Amino acid sequence: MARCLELALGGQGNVAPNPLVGAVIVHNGKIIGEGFHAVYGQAHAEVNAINSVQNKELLKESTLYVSLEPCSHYGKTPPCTERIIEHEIPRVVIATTDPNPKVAGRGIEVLRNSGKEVITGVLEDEAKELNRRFITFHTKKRPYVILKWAQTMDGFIDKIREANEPVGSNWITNELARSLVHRWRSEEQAIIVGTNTVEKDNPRLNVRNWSGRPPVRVVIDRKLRLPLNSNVFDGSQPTLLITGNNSSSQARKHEFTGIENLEIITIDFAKGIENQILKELAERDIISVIIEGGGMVLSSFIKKNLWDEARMFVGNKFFGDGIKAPTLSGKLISYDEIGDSKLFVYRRSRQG
Ligand code: AOF
Ligand code: ZN
Repeated sequence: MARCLELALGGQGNVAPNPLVGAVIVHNGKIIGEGFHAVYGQAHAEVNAINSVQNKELLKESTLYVSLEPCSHYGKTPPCTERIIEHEIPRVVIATTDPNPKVAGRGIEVLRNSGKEVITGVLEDEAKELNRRFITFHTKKRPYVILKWAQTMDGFIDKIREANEPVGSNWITNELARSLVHRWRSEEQAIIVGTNTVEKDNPRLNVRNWSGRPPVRVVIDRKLRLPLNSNVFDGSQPTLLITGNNSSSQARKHEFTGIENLEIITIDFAKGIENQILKELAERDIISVIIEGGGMVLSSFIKKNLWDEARMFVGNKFFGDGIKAPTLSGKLISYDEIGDSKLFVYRRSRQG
């Protein structure tokens, strides 16, 4: 099963909104086949593992290990349970059930009803950790939320500066930490930033220092006051522009309609934007999002308790004054040193 979890990681960045799944087939104590879900819409882990077995006759005396309950529904691919039954694999060992309402225990039931020996709960915690995005999405009907920011040793995320004043000596983290952030962006389906961040930093929100799929950009701009020539409106990546129903936004909306890959979403800012934004993302099958600031956006999601994980860099700098870093109460799960930048990762401790 540990090998299944390792294989599953091969799909990272390519399978969302599907889960990461790995499968291993063992005959007489020897691995005879392996597979993982590699590309969204294509073959599932079990199917790839079965296909990798040379002598299909051996399947009748083998055990299939898989990190997620085999599916029992017709989605983009036929049910894995059918393939397992067709090849007469007698024993299936599963790490964790599939929270997708289309499956949700039915895969296990189908296998048991067809006379298979089914064992569940092997390395379950590890499997749930691996698919925390997928599980959060299906159980809470919202994307898994990762907060990310960098602060100085004295707790500031920025100096006070004018719009578009060069970042210059204000960079808090080092080059390596910045590459890591691009990797993180490639691992999530969307990235949220507020108006101030776009105005001041003019970020591109892409993955240029890494490889892989760039996230959907989600830009919050209640009054539509951001300039059209902002990098986030360059049309190079799918972009959702979240705005309010007000006169200034109405007056400028038409300016944005020609931009490629851009969709304008109007929400009610009087009602609290966090749930509305997450709902819009969930409706678009986005199972995870990274929030890169600024401070106001981060704090508003923290206040609503709408976050799952926080990644905080502390750079080797003192600003003395500036914009205060957000604060949260969470459980520290890891600490790393990336050159002279320190990385603290927290998880939200309370459930709900
Ligand atoms: C499995 N093995 O490797 C994966 C599963 O549209 P489809 O056919 O690709 O089905 C997607 C759903 O199937 C997904 O939401 C999840 O419930 C399950 N994913 N199941 O047996 C796999 N990736
Ligand atoms: Zn399947």
